[in-house]
Amino acid sequence: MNIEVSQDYGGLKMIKCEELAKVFKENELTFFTGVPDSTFKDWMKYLADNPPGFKNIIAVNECEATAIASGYHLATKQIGAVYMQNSGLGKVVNPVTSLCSGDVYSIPVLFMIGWRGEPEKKDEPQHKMMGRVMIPLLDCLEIPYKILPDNIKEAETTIREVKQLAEQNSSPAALIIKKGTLEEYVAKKSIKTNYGMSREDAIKTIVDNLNGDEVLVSTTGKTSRELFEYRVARSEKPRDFYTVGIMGCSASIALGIALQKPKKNVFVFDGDGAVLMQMGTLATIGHYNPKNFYHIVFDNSSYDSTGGQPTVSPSIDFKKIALSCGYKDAEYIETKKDLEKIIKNFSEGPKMIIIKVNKGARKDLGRPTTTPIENKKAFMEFLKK
Ligand SMILES: Cc1ncc(C[n+]2csc(CCOP(=O)(O)OP(=O)(O)O)c2C)c(N)n1
Repeated sequence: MNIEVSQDYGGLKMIKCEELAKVFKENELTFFTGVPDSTFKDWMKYLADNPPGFKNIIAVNECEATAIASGYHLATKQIGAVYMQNSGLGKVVNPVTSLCSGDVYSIPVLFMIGWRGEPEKKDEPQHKMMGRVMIPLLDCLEIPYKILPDNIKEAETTIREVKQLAEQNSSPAALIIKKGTLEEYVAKKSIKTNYGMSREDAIKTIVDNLNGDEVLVSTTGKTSRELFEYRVARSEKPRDFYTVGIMGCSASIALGIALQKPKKNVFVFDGDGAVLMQMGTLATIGHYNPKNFYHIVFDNSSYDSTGGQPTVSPSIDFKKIALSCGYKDAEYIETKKDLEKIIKNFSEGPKMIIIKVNKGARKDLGRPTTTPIENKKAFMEFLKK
């Protein structure tokens, strides 16, 4: 029983986060969890300021977030909200069908989904297919949905109706958020760090100090964009595997390569958010123990690529986790000098280097100018050498 919103409000007005908060509160939607998306980054900034009456649990992936919201419902009978980019829909298929479905425990959840790759709108290749199939996928998953209008008056009705749908069906219902729906929110608090390098500085330092024959796989978001631009700046043909989607899985891609190409040193350029999203992969890497595997984690304690929202990285120790998963070595570093030293004297892998970096990127950072298929071809050619 899907309900579509036929109106298109054409981006004439936008919703203020304070107004949205008021409507959520009136509907007793005060528990939020999920993984951020740039579509609603201002709502994320608002929640990060700890507004009274709201609880926000920073999740590592959308499957986990749906389960957390389900636990919240079991404990309180209230409905929890799970925010996600539509790429996260892939991760919620399992909890939707095997936990929240009326065929199983029948648990209501309100999904807040950022619509990336909306047909006819410009977006990156990794968003195109999900942007196209999101509505059919929601239909297929029997999740009723509505698009959040970009003015508070109509949004008020929509939010109330979506909550009622979740309540009546006692299963998930979705609120879809298009780009440009929310007005900019200026954060009251922001955490600044003072490490020796930014992620881009660290990427440049590593590339400058490698031999040049290593295989590089970089994670989605700004890491891949910065690495691509640096190859171009060095007048090199981009030949790394720039993962543009599938957040958290670059290390698994690299593992698949490292096991097949034992004579090549394989480096993964990862983010703290991405490692956290699929942390189980560290156990697989440790178990299969590739000696040619080097895992670089740029730890800025944030989901920098979607607006700098905090991750739970400050409360965990990647070094201990990697070592207990079977990595031969792991270390934290903060300075360029230490990074240069370590890159020049690599011991046998699997090894993890966690580089504490400041969050943020250049304002003029571009995107790969070649297509993912062109990148794949160049990468496979490079691997053959
Ligand atoms: C399954 C999934 N959920 C959410 C996203 C949206 N997303 C893209 S990049 C990113 C942040 C990545 O954070 P991190 O790995 O820490 O790298 P940083 O951007 O901080 O360098 C997020 C949340 C996604 N691509 N896939």
